[in-house]
Amino acid sequence: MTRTWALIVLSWALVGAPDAPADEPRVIYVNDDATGSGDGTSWENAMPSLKDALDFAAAGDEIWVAAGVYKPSRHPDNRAASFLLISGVGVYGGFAGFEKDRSQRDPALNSTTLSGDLRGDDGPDFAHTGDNSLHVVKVDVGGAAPVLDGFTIAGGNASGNRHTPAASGGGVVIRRGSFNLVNCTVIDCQGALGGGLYNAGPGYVTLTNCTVARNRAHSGGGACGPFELSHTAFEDNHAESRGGAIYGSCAAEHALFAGNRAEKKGGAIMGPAVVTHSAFVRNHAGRKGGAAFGRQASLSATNTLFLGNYAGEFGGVVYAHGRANPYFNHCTLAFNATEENDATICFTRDQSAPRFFNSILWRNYLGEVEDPYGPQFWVFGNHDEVIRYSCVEGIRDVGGEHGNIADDPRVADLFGPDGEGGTGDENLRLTGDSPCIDAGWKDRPVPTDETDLDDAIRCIDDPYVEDTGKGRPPLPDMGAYEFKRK
Ligand SMILES: [Ca+2]
Ligand SMILES: [Ca+2]
Ligand SMILES: [Ca+2]
Ligand SMILES: [Ca+2]
Repeated sequence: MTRTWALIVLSWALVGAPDAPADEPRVIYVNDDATGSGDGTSWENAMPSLKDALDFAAAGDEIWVAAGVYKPSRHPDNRAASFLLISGVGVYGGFAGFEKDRSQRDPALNSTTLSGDLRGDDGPDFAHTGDNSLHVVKVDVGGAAPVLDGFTIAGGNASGNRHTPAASGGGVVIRRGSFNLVNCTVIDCQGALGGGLYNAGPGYVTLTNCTVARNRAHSGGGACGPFELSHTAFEDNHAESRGGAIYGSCAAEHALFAGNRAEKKGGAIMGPAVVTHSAFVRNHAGRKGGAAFGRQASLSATNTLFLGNYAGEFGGVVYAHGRANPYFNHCTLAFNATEENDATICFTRDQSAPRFFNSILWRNYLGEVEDPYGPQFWVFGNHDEVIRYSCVEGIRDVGGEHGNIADDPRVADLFGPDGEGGTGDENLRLTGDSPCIDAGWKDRPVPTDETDLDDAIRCIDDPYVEDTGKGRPPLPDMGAYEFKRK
């Protein structure tokens, strides 16, 4: 914001609208069904167009939007139009159209959609999307990050020339600046890079309590660029090439990556990722890295579950090269696979090797195998995998100073109700007679997290189980979940 603008906004606030205290933001009301004056000062006189409200808003305002479907342009041929967000303005959906307080809204009940389907003719499998908006939402501002909260963003199609920005971010494109997306679903969008979202970077873009689903792209089916994720799910996104869910770097906590697919590399993530308290379930890479593919920097996972991920060639969970060491601490990995049982968990080369601490690796192969350890890793070069205080099927380094075991971890329900491994209905929490209880290495290699994957207290001593781990009691258990006796 320029100084002049700051002064204008400040003096406006001092003069004040009679019904708006100076310390509360001005609210601009939007409702496509409203029939009043349309000046946006109340629900009765709400603006029918979100676009008009965005043109009218200034930093510090809030825009409240009632349930409905809103499009970036009234003209069905105007594919280039987008909802252009404003610096320092929060746009909130999910209102029924009577609320006095923002906390009264319910986005789940009052579905508020920003749709790029300008003609309203989209069908299943992206039918009739060739004429949709290039980008439904656009961020191109400096200063305070805009906030978009409580919307479904759908039907964007960034089908512009592959070598231009018009080919990235069908749902949301962040060309410049920071941005916070909250309580939103980005669905059925497409582009060459980042079908759902594209962040040109280096701005700080966060997704909180969001779902990114059923988007598709050449690379980065769900999203492309650097992102920070919290309580966010990427599901059933698809990339023709790399990064089914994300192409680019990400930091994630409480994230779910499920059912994403890349035809070549990185079923869920192509790029460096630091992930805690999360799950990768049934992601699929046609060639390498069922969950993640990394070069120079790879996946670092703590308190995370890897279940049923698959790569056609190598690295059912991760493929890494170029001095990239995939890192797992307090993770549970089960039923990850490759077509030929080649590196069903990790494939690394070029001075890279995986590190496992306090983790459980079980049933990571297809069919019957003679030596269950063998299929899990391929490590090329003068490097070896490092495994400490972990339960690994078939490992021979047991009973010694490294604290590893090869005993059945005795989880609650290894195959789940459907009797088949890796389908997603399994319960990999420990049972009372699991050898993984109190068998972890406390505060190594880094201070132990305070909570497990269930967000329950991590270090609990089980008085019925001898402490076989290392460190000062109470000791953590191996795997993503801490056992708590009822
Ligand atoms: Ca259409
Ligand atoms: Ca199952
Ligand atoms: Ca314990
Ligand atoms: Ca104990």
